[in-house]
Amino acid sequence: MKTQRGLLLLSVAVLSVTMTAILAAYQPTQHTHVALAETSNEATQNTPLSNISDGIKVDFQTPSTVYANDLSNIQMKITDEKSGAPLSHIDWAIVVKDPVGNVVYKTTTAHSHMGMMDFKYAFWMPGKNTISLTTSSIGAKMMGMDVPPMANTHIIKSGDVMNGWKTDPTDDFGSRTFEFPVYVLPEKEVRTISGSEPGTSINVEMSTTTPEVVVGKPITLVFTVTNGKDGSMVTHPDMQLIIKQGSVISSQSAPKGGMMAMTGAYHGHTGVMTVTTTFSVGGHYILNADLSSLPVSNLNFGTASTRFELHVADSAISVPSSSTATLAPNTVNVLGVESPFFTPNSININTGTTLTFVNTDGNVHTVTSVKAGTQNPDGIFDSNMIKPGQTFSYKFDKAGTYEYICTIHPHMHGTVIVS
Ligand SMILES: [Cu+2]
Repeated sequence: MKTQRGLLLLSVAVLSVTMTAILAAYQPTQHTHVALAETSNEATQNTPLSNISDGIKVDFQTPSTVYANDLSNIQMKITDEKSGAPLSHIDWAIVVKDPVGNVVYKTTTAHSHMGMMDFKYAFWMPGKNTISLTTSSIGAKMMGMDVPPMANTHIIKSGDVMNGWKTDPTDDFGSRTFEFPVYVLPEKEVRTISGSEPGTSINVEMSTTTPEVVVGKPITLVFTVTNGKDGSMVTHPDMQLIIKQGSVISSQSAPKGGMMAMTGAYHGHTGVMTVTTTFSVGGHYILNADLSSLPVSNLNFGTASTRFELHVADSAISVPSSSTATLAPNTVNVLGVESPFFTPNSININTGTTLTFVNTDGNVHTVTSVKAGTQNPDGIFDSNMIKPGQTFSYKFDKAGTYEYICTIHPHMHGTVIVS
């Protein structure tokens, strides 16, 4: 079910792309920028954030300005709230949700040794994305085995790599989930390139007029050319624009004009050129832009070439969340380290029913019965490791309430009530 990602839609069909070139002849450039700013009333800048949950603090930081499709570095730090000291040996499950709520990225568990965690991500849908972090401590036991004390979660008091670390006693806090917003701006890229005329350079900026670029919806690409030295608009540039995905060209304008010919290339009287196009297939596109100045241009830069990248989203992308997926009867889905861990987390069945646990997560888990209110296995049932996609079944012959955990992630707790 989760493979319904539109990214597999790599049909080799000829791309029918409608394209309208609009000469932005008498449009002052400011209009473009005002229009872009007005499309969103939301916050656009990111600031460092902190959340505290029951004595555990997580700091979170992204670049202040995040553009769609730029690879952005995301940094996290987990500390003991009281002392401010980092916590060693933490597992992190990282989930990125796009503004619509789809899960677009998920790790099983990334492990931090010293409390610092980072990863890079290219958000592709502008707007308020959300990063959910489930942090889990490493306790004294895993899979019924003793974890070496060194590898338990500790509060790091002081120390360095050469001289060893001084730590407080272990801090097996179980698990906490933190959520942080990341504001992502529409695609915007600026290239500064040298002209063929000595000593000249131009900035070429590509932006889109609507936040997301989606299959089947017309999108206007705006190219703005300014003088690389002083930022002033370059009048009357010509541009040949080729849009392609891999080696398949989906549109190509006429070659840029020379001294004599104006053969239909994009021409920006004021330095702005816009192209409205509709993409029929999602994925990454390359936009090759070959520019030249004309004799009437206010900057004779000669010729200059650059390229941009554009991600086109499949509108149909919808990743069903595990908690709302329909369940077969007498089935429990093992969701993972984020609450509610199992779905249903508490299930009522009749005596003699065989229950099947399906690991729908990307991580290995166990289903192990424990004494009520503890993490101590009672030996009634134990799946041992259930790999992703695998199942474990157990027949409940006796009425009663059964509690179970995952022995790898002991904070994962569920209940079976048999009557
Ligand atoms: Cu587990």
